[in-house]
Parts: sequence; structure tokens; C-alpha cells
Amino acid sequence: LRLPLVALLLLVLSLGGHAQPPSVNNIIPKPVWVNALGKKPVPVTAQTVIVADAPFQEQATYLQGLLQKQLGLTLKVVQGAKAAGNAAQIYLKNDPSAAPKPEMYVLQAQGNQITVKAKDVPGVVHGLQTLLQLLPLQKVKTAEVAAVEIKDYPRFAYRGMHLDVSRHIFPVEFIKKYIDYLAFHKFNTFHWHLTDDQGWRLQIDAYPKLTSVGAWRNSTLIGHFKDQPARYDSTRYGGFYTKDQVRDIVKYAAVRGINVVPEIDIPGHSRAIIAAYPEFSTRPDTTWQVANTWGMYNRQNNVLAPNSQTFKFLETVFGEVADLFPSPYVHIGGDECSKMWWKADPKTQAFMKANGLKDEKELQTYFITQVAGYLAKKNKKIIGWHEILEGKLDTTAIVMNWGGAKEGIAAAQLKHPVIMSPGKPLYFDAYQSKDPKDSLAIHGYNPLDAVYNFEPVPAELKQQNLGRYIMGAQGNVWTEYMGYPSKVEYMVFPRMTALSEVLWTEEKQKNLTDFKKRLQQNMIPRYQFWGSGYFKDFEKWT
Ligand code: TNX
Repeated sequence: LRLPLVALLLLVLSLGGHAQPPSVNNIIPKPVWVNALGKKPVPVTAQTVIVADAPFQEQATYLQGLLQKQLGLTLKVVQGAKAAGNAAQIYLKNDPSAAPKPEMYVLQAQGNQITVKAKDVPGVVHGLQTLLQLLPLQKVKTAEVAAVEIKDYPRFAYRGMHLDVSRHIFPVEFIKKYIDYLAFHKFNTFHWHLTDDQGWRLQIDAYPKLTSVGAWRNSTLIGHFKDQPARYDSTRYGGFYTKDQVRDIVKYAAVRGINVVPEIDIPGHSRAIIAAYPEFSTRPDTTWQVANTWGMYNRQNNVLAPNSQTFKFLETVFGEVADLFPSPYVHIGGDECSKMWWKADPKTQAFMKANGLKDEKELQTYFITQVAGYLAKKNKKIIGWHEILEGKLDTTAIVMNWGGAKEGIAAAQLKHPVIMSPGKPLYFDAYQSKDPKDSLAIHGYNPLDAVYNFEPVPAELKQQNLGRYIMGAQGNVWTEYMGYPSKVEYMVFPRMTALSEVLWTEEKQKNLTDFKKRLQQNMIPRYQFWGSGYFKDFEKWT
């Protein structure tokens, strides 16, 4: 008789009366300080109100949407503590003295009140992500949050994820979903790789052919499996984002505490530009096309020529980009610029001579310096891939190293701010398994454990007391073999979850075994709840 009774009770509970509050020890990324108060849990019901101080109104609405999805409860949003009175509440409080650091939050749950204190939008957003993890992941009438106090702030100031939309473009809805993923993981930067040889993806008013011509190629990837070579057919493929779409995305990200850094990759990786405007190349006589396959295009011109038309183009394009994106930084690319076309071109050689540039590396630096100058007029700093250091640059340029750690170390020693994104282990286009049947990827094996164990500040810089030049790190998602959103999700999860803890949590607090436990208990159900693709077999391959 007892057993059916227990079963009945469990059924009633799971049908949504009530749910146990999740453990305060399962939060990802691991918070700096958690103090379980051992008191009665705090209930959250449809009667609970969300109260926000004026600067956090949009975050209150954001939280309302998140709770609606997670709990199936629609909470009312009111402005200011007075309006809420003594009602059970979740209070988003602007409180610089309680949370003095950038992006810091203090979360307190006690009695019938949950308070998230912060002094800036990212801080309050991080607090909300923690709150979501203290609430059950199911539809309920009454949810409970354990009585707790949490003080939390990030280890690194720059915590980024990148997405290449040139090799494959993704719908606006997915870009927003990706931003939601970043926000959940307490990243603060979305690096949007908008241009490359295989397609230009941003509306530019002054140069319409960038999108009418440069956004389209005549090849579509159809083979995605490791046990097959990549296969393409000759279907037209492409698209681009309008400025209105971009504004909408930038705003969406800002509400979630995420800065969007656009990348316009020059002076190499410029096939799409040259297909649209051959006059910016060293061989304007040729009918160049947007690249149909991947790889470096040494033999098929993808490098801009240094002439007055090109520099006018760059000033105009970066001007429009600077006006569109509020980000304090713009990424100017600078990677893998082949020098052979400059070497072979008499006009380029004459330009170099006239400007006192002794080799092509200096010419590359000249390009970067010009663009940095255009952007400085708009109050923006540049970020560039580490090759921008082939020549001498002023130290306001932020260096993103994609090779190994060594380029990052060299940049820090020159006193440049550095964003670490070494291919191993931060390229999430590499394989997560050794399974020969795995979905097609690049660059060999780069498992979850390697990402988790990554330390952004190399020992050499610690010894030299130069660790402060490391702004943070970033996971890169090159999409040559990611033709649709769920493939992106499959490649980033769970590795970006591991990276979030690398970037947020103090080094001495990291623990791989504990992380994997939290991953299983807290994140796997969440990937499923989000309806996301993810790599399931990480236990087997790490
Ligand atoms: C190198 S990393 C590139 C990208 C490719 C990537 C593939 C970098 C700055 N350039 O153009 O997509 O390898 O992993």
C-alpha cells in the first residue's frame, strides 16, 4: 500500500505543486563565494514581483521572460522598491557599494525576498544567470530557492566567444540564441566574424556590391561527415545582415550584458571584397569570384592593393561599422595576409618605396595603422590577429593570438593587451572525439579536458609579472564545416561551458572532477531544455 502512495505523492509533486531547490553547489561557472544560510528556502510563485531600479528595467523584463520559459510562471515587473512594498519579490538593485567591482553581483535569498545587487548591467545579468541555476528546471506553481548569499565577479575582463558567419551564415534568430548562450555562461563579448574570402555579410551603404555580389558564392557544402571527404554542389549560397538586423542584435546583446565586436578582416582574407570591387586588388583586370571552397588563397588574389581608392574604401567601411556598433573595439582581422601579390605588383612596390616601407610586412602594418587611425577618430581601438605584430604597432592595438601561446606572450612582452585564443585548445572547430564516425571538423583532437585545463596567463608571463596584459581569452568557432545551427551547438557544447569557468573562476578554485559533476547535473539537462545540439560522449573521449 505504501509504495503506490509514495508514487502518487511524487507524481503530485512532479505535476507541478512544488520542487526541491537545486543545490547551491552546482553553479557554472563556479562563483567566488557561496554561503548557504541553512534557513527556510525562498518561494517564487506567480505572485512574486520583479522589482528593478531604473538602470535595470530591461533586465527585469529579460528575467521575466527567462522565468516564464523555465518555470512557466509569469511574474509582474514593477519599478522601484516602493512599488513592491512587502510583496514577495526579486529585487534588481543598483548598489555600487555592495558590488563595487565591474560585472560583480551579490545575490541574497532569504525570507520572501531575493535581491541581486550590482553596479552595472553585466553584473546584474550575471546574478540573474546564477538565480536561474538556483531555480528548478521545470514548470511549477511554487519554485524554491535555497536561502543563500553569493558574492561573485569575474577573473578576466574579456570573456569572448567568436562566430564565423562568412563560411556559413546563420539566421538572426540563431545569432540571438547564441547570444543567450553567451549570457548564460557569463561571457561578455560576442566576436562576430562578418567577412572573409567566402562571403561578405554586412550591409554597407556606400558599397552595395559588397552584399549584392560579395555575399554570394556558387557552392554549398553537402557532406558533413568525418568518414567522407567534404562534398559541395554548385548551388548558390549566401546572404547578409541588414543594418536594421544588426542594430536589433546589438541591442539584444546589450540587454544581456554582451558587447558585440564586429570583425572586418583585411588586408588579406578579402576575396569577397575583390569579387565585388576588383579595383581594390593588385589585378583589377581579372574576374575574381567569391571563394567557393576553404583554405588559404595564396594563388587566388585575396589581398587588398594599397591605392587611394582602397584606403577611401576602408575609411568609409570602417566608418559605417564604427557608427553601427557601440563597441569600444573593432576587430580588423590582419591574419594570414599573403605577400606574393604585393611582391608581384609594380604599383604596390612603387607605393612602398614612396612611403618608405622596406618590405611587405611593413606594408601590412601600414594598412593596420591606417585603419587604426580611421577608427581612433571614432573613438575605437583595434583588435587584430597576432600577425598585426609582424611590423611595429603602437601599443593601443589589442592582440588576439590564434597560433600558440607564444605569440600572446610576445605581444604581452611588448606591452600590448592580449586576448588569448590559441588554436589548441580554444578552436572549437576541432574534434571533440576520436570517433571515426564523428561529424566533420578541422585541426585534429581538442577535447573538453584540454579546454578546462587551459590557463590563460602563461607561466612565463606570471614569472615576469606581466600577467596583467592578459585581458582574457576567447573560443573561436570557424564554420567551414558547420552548415546549420545545431552543428554549431554540437561543436561548442560542452567546451564553451568549460571555457566559461576558465575565464570566470579563480584558478585555485577550478576542479575538473567537480566541474564534470556540475556539467552532468546542471548543464546537460539545460542543453536539453534549450533544445540545443551538444556533444554527448565527452566522458568517453576526455
Ligand atoms: C585559420 S585563425 C583562420 C581562419 C580559418 C581557421 C580554420 C585565423 C585568424 N584564420 O580563416 O577559418 O584557420 O580553423
